[in-house]
Amino acid sequence: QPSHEWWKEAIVYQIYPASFLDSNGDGLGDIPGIVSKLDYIQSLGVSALWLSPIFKSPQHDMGYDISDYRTIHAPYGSVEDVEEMIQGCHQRDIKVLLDLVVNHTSHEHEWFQESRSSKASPKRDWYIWRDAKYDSDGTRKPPNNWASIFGGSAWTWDEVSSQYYLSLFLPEQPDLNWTSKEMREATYADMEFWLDRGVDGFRIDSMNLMSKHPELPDAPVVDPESEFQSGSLYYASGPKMHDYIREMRLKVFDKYDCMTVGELGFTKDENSVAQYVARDRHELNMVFTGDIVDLDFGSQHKYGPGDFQLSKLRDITNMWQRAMPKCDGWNAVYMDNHDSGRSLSRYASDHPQHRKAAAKMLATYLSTLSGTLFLLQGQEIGMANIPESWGIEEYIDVEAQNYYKAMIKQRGEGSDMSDVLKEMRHKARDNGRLPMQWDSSKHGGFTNHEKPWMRVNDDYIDWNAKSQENDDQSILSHWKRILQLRKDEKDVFVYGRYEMIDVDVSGKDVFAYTMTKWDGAKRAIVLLNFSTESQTFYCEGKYEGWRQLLAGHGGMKMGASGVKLGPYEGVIYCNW
Ligand code: ISL
Repeated sequence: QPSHEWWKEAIVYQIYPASFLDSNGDGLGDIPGIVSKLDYIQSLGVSALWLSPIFKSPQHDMGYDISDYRTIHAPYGSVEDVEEMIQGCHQRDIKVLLDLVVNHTSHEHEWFQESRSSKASPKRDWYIWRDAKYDSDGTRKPPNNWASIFGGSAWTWDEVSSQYYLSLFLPEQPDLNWTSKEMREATYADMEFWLDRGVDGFRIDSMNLMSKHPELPDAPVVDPESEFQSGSLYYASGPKMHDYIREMRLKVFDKYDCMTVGELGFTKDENSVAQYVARDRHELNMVFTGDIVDLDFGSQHKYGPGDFQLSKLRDITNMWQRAMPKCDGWNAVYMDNHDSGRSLSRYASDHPQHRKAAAKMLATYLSTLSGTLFLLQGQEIGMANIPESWGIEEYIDVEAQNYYKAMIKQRGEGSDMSDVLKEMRHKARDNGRLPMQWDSSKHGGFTNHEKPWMRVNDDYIDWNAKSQENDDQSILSHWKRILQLRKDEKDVFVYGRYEMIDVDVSGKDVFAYTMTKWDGAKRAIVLLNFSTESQTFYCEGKYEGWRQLLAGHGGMKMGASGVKLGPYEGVIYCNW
């Protein structure tokens, strides 16, 4: 029986501050906007918030480039506003998680300014500096062939001190050197600053990129077309990674009753992940493995052609649901975040005919799995991806823009880019960042400003929180019901044992599994139709007479021969 912990039962609602609610009419969401919606958040039934970065930042990567960990990005508010928000949350029994970005800082951070000031700076080794290499003809080249995750080289030349620094993301995001003890201590002090102000934990950004191979070797050439290659082999889950996490725990986290969720890029295999989350390792509470949001990536690149396949979702779900009990570990359950397209549009359907059913079905999937549940703002009302009619100019994110520019360069100005845009409509990070649709007033009630920082999806008139609040059949009402059910039956869902029902039984378009309480006393079967057609689930008498715990479209009984599921219908039956 897994031990019961508050952070295992938490239902976490991710807020993307820029896009949540603008309270002062400048076109950008802010902290007071969040405070004004705490009753809404509470009514949804979530028990924790995770805020994407709110700290001082020049915003080259939407705040994932922090220039001061103890100051709030002024347009979002002040430290006092955050304290008020924390208090308001705690009064409602809602915990608060902040986004801790300590793999890198902004180039405007005082630490980096000092580091770059001279090779003799006492903070020189807080970042990763290397001499240039030179070709035989004298051309200056970066120290190795690593590609930046956002395109181009992972090294940035610094005129001030005549060396390159490592920047795995943007040049404006220099990587910290975690081998420096002083640097580590400084980040721990910043973490404590927030924990002392009542924060209940952190989502730790790019967690597993902090330990680089000491020699920074050239990466194997996987893409001969490209000048730069992914160096993830040498920087993901590197040699000292687990030492750093353990130190962080001993020096900071263990002093507080706090929750930690690490973002793992590139590390997706069961054994490596277990090293982060197995209980006896005493490292992180849980992690986000990227595989669930990468399902439809192209084979070479995120924006390469790729389609959703239910078989992949099944495999990934099976793997993590089984892996965690094996290592006595814990995992996050999620499908949406600010780095990806909405699962509704990518993995199911946002077509008006299916949207409601599909959003509810995905909610049923997420809410019945073992792990800590995370949802992204707007998921509770079935928000969708960027509409087909929008052009590239509506995509703000640097990743999408860089990729688009690189493709134009490759194909030539004026080339047909419709295939690229098609993939972006599914996978660009902008999709998960569209402003929240509160009501049917202008800009979906997100802002009074004439131009929001990011365009609101055209469909806000029909799809918004207000219109769903008093509708018992809405997506929002479904989320409220299913989250309540998850809490009421936590022994079955949060802590339960997962067993897949073979696809030979369920049929290829239906995802079916059972969840069982540790002592076997209670069992539920979850049936999810991922297709636009009706499907029949033949249960061969096994689940006959089981009670419908949560209705899909209708009130179908589980008969001797099974049950018929409508398009995108999700249902739960139980034996109690
Ligand atoms: O977004 C991605 C792919 O499109 C990921 O590779 C992402 O860059 C990676 O998961 C790390 O993400 C985190 O750190 C980035 C930031 O841009 C992301 O928003 C954040 O979630 C750099 O801080």
